[in-house]
Amino acid sequence: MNADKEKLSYICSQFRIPGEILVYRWIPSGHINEAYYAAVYDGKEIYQLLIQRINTYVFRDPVGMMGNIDRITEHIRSQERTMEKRRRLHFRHTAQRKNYLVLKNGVAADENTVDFQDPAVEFWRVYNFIEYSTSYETAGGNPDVLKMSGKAFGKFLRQLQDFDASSLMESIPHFHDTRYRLDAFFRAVEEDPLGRVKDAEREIETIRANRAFGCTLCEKIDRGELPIRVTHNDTKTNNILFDKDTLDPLVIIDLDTCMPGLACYDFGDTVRFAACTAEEDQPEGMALDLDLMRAYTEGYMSEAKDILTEAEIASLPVGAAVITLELASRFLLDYLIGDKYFRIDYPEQNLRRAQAQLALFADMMAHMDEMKAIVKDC
Ligand code: ADP
Ligand code: GN1
Ligand code: MG
Repeated sequence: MNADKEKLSYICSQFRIPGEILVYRWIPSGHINEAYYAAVYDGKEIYQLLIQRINTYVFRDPVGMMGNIDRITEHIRSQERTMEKRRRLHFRHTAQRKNYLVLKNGVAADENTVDFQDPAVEFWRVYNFIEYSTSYETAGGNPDVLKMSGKAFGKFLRQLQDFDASSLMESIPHFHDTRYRLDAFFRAVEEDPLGRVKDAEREIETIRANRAFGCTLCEKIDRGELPIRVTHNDTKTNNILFDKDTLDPLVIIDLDTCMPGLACYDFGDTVRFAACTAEEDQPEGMALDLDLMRAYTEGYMSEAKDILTEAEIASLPVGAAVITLELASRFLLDYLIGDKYFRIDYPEQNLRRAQAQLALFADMMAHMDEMKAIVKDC
């Protein structure tokens, strides 16, 4: 945890939130940003807040990204019948009417005068903490979590179907451009800046052997066979807040990577993360769980089937395998270059993450026909 009470209090004051922080804690979830819970008391009311520092090594244009999020949350709000506070993200604004705060050496600064790659510069946002909610780091084998996640992401796709994808900026260029990702990966293998290639020769060969398969969805985009939509691009079950008791999906969070993309990558990324038998960094015992995948597909199709084209429906299981291979290459690239992108808790975590994803990828390929049959059934 990097921010202390004094710093969080200063951030709250810049967002015009009066009062004193009663309690706060770091939220140890997510590989990229840094999130804190804080309860602020102004003498009358307690405000529960989510205070978050954006990783500007990953998000090079955080101002543009916050512009995307503003328009997306507004669009979703316009589609919801309920205005219940727990079902929406409400970003706080500074006196300059910005939904973010830039700090340089701990003091508010103008975004136009700073370099976001400067270590003295920080980018913060504050929004409502969704009370009595929970999110899932793994599905823990619970098909209901998968079913509700499918509903949530299917609905998300539906609610954004009439949003012009080309009007969004790409918050991370080439984010799910698998061909580009694989090219970058093999460049890092060639360069081998830290001499770590020797630790990962088997994994590198597996990725090489599947490189052509990894590019199949890009080729379909080139041929105009799959529509580009507004997609979330990071559909892990820890990016949905569910009601603690009923499992009702309240709100989808982590909208930082919402941009033009393929439906099958969103579908596939939840399968990768949650319809499996081990943790994301645990290659031992890692396999696809077809029952969980079925539960997810049922939920997803109940919301999205009517808007997906036939080609998109056929691409869903392939999307699961491709996104898993793509992420294996991203984790392994990060290991090769010295763990600059994904936060790690122990030295070889990115290597283990890549090994786990490759084990899952192999099992998905071995069960591709069953995955296709499930999608067809739903
Ligand atoms: P990251 O990009 O680091 O994954 P997230 O935006 O997903 O950041 O937030 C990290 C975690 O913080 C989430 O998985 C969730 O558990 C919790 N969280 C985020 N936003 C809220 C919120 N508004 N209310 C409650 N918990 C939240
Ligand atoms: C990162 O931020 P978080 O933990 O939700 C990553 C995703 C990966 C995921 C793997 C911006 O997501 O692309 O699939 O880790 N986000 C970014 O767990 O790169
Ligand atoms: Mg997240």
